[in-house]
Amino acid sequence: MNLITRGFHGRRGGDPTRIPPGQYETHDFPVLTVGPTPRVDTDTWTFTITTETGARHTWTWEQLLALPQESPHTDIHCVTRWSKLDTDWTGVSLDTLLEDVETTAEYALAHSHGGYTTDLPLQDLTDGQAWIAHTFDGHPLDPEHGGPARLLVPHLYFWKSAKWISGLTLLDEDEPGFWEQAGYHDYGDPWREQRYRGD
Ligand SMILES: Nc1nc2c(c(=O)[nH]1)N[C@H]1C(S)=C(S)[C@@H](COP(=O)(O)O)O[C@H]1N2
Ligand SMILES: [Mo]
Repeated sequence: MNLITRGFHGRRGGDPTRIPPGQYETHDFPVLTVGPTPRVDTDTWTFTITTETGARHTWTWEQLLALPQESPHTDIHCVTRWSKLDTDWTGVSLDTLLEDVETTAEYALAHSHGGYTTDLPLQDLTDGQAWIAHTFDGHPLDPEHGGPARLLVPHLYFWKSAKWISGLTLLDEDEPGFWEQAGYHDYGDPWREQRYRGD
């Protein structure tokens, strides 16, 4: 194998089947947060799904941990152009959390402690595509990375993966979140380079 040659050239673009256009591979785990890191206590932690009719479904920390757990192994892509391959998480699938939620809503707005929001089509949170993750690499998720729990939606740019998640509001009409209001793309597919509105 030509490991030395590859190392010498630095593999600038990375593996094109794993690294979306315009991204580079990083082995660090950069922290990207607007504002201070909120301290969220698992004793008082809740996660609430509010439907378009106002029905509320709430889980405590204990209830979340009592649900079936999944361990997605996945790549993540930040709009600031870093991608991190082969990340390991543990959490609860949104499929599990939405099981008993009656809704015909098409959109979801994720809310975080601290006020951050981000919007997604509800169908991007189902079918094994999204989790409420509380563990990274076998350890409780660091507060800087959204601990105790964050949304994980790895097929979209990572700004959609709301840290310190407190709930989801299900909506008939799309409602732009924090970065979407600031001009980022509504959907944010890294493979189509949907960074900014109009991309
Ligand atoms: N609550 C909250 N969630 C957030 C953010 C934020 O500022 N606040 N930043 C987003 C952005 S732009 C990215 S790239 C990822 C960064 O996650 P990390 O800091 O764990 O790398 O979190 C996303 N989720
Ligand atoms: Mo980001």
